[in-house]
Amino acid sequence: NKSLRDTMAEIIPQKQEKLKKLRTEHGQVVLGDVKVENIIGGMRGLKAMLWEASVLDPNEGIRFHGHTIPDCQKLLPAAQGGKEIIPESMLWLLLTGEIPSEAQVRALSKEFADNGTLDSKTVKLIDELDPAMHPMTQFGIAVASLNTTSKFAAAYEKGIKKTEYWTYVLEDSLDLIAKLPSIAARIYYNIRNPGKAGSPDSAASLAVNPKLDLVGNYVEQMGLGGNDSLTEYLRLYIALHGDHEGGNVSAHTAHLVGSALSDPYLSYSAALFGLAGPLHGLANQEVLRWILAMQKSVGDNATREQIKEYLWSTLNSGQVVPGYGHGVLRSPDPRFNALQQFCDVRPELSSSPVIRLVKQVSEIAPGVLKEHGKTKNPYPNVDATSGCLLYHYGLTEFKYYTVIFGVSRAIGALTQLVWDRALGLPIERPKSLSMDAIEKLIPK
Ligand code: FCX
Repeated sequence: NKSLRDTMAEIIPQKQEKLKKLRTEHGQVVLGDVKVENIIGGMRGLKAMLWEASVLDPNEGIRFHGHTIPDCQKLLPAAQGGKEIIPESMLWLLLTGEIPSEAQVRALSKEFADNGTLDSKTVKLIDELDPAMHPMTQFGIAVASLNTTSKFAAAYEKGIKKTEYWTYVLEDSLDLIAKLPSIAARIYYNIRNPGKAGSPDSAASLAVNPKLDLVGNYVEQMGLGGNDSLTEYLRLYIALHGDHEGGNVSAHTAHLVGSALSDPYLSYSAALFGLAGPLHGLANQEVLRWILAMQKSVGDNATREQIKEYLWSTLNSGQVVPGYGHGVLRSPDPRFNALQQFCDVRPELSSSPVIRLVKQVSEIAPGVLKEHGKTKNPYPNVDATSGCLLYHYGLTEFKYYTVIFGVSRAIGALTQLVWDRALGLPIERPKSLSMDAIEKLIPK
């Protein structure tokens, strides 16, 4: 039952050796061409980034160190009394590539609870933000402000060896992951209780119970404790949203900003602002808005034809169908399947009108999107259902949904940040070209 830090210290030299070998023995191997369409197409398809913890197969979906989601559901320890994967287990797997023991996961939960309490300056900062400010903006501000506590930034200023960077980045990353639920819950309290920020009543949103796991605490801090189904859902949701290889906007942003040796708080804050975009993390909020509008229009017992018609009206008005399509995936998202299965075995969920409608749409939309003929992937992604479940559980503040995604994405983005420094990766600096410069390179 080695500690996380000892496990990392043991694995890092092996990985460093592997990278060295790749560079010296295969550094000149060509893995693909750069086409003009890659440059003007958001770098789609370019194999241009190192990302250790997960790889996205266009057809099979995400694999975490080679493990599929169903594998992880079998292998990774759950919370005490729970069945679903917890973020602590997923983080251990992402960081180390190893399946943790139950004792290792419990130790990590305890560490997070011990370090989860916010200092009074951070609480004051959050409480003084305009409650009308988007919760993701508040989240990014609070996370960035914690950089005053960065052990990495302090050590760098003093002067440390490059080989030591990762130890400080790991400490900051674990500290930030521990604090994210407290920050997120405080924001939730303030938007739910306008004018009560800082009141004695708000203290519950700050209390961290040393006996609970990360999500168990988060749910209590949001004032939603006592609902085991919601707690289990959030454990699964947060574990599954943690990592989706490196090229997505939030993960890539943390990696890019961190490559300038900005500390983990600044790097992850930047990632959160990317996550806040409607084509990325905000999609779950958009899906819910869209599904509720559909429900209003077609009612609770909609026919196939009515749903088809609604999908066409969305497409014909020039909008995307939110929750469908993906930059890399070319089949139904296994994260969507996992959340759908979570609903299928719980009658109180599978009978909920909104969740039923989500399922019906997932059976009909792929045909409509294929006929529409634009999107390369007509299948649902994880956002097609995630927000609708939150709504069912009574979280009716749509704007808050992406914050929960933000609590989760840290486990993947910060894992890679630790590896970036452990492997000594350099500052990222791709070559850009103007249209004139591209034209000059085109063979006549
Ligand atoms: N509905 C309608 N049209 C769609 C579509 C959808 N769901 N998805 C893609 N298209 C369109 C694109 O708009 C594009 O049209 P254009 O040529 O007129 O610009 C065309 O199909 C080709 O796009 P495609 O290559 O398939 O997709 P991209 O890689 O460019 O974009 C996203 C991928 C996810 C941004 C796109 O599918 C989309 O907008 N989906 C809806 C929003 C969403 O669900 N986002 C969440 C994604 C994800 F899970 C996450 O990152 O969180």
